[in-house]
Amino acid sequence: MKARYLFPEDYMADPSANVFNGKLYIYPSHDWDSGECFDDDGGHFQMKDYHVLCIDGDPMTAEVKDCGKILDVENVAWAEKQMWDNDVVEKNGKYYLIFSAKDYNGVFHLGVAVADKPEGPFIANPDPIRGSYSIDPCVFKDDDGSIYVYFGGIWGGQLQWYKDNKALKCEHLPEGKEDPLPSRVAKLTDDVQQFAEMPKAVVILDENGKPLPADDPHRFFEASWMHKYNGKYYFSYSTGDSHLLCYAIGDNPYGPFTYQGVILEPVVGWTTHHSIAEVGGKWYLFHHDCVPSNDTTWLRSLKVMPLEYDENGKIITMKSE
Ligand code: FUB
Repeated sequence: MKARYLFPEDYMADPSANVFNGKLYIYPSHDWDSGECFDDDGGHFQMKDYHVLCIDGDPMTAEVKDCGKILDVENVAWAEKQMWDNDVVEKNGKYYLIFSAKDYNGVFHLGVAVADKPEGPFIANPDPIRGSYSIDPCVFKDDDGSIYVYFGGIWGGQLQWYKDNKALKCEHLPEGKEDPLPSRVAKLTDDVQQFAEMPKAVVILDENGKPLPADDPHRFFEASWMHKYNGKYYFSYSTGDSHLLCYAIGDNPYGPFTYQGVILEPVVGWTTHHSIAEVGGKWYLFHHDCVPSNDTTWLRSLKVMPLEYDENGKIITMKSE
């Protein structure tokens, strides 16, 4: 089936789709043409605010409303620039936006902002999450109410500067048959303000129980997402420079996860980034591409298409058309 462009009025990317109170809320990052040149560290992605898109109905057909700006970098004391991917989780009637941005030393951290409604406005904490680093948070609430954040991204996302949750003196990007840099997962505190534990590696194993090596085109790069289907934990992610969305399945939120396959073939544009959500009993893949901007990689457009599983719970590989 053809994908739908969700919001042709503006360039947005990295959609995090969440259903709150029976309605769909999409929290994207917000692209604009800052005039910065393209570089391998994503310097061209100079995003400075977030909006939320609201949909009441089937995301393939229902009206998509821009419910307004929910946070601006101007209102985040610790952040200077590059408001990259974010996600929102609800707890006890409050909404927590977890987002990535660069501080005044050019270092990415994760921040928290809180609202009384999914539409915001969100008020940012004065400091980032203690001990946080890198980009692309996905917040996942498990059935027992525990909330986990998955995060990390290599190259411009700075994950290669960290080992065992400490900053390195020199970056290290694994090569060849070395273990790749993994996404990280940490449970959040009951008040959804801090890590409740040191982040752990999200290990992706092949069918023989060995970690996918650094030179495997299906290894993790950025854009972590977690969803649950039939009691199993589906960890999905972007492979960055090989331009795929892939997934792996585990028995618990920490993994390890066993690699399963490709969700989405490469889209037009360098980045590929997604979320997966069940809306009204059907599953959807939210993602972006650069077709409307004529392949200007920093001007991305949001899309949605139905996602299907086979009888064994495998996601059927898609092409975004
Ligand atoms: O939108 C900026 C960055 O591009 C995101 O953080 C990455 O996942 C990639 O989509």
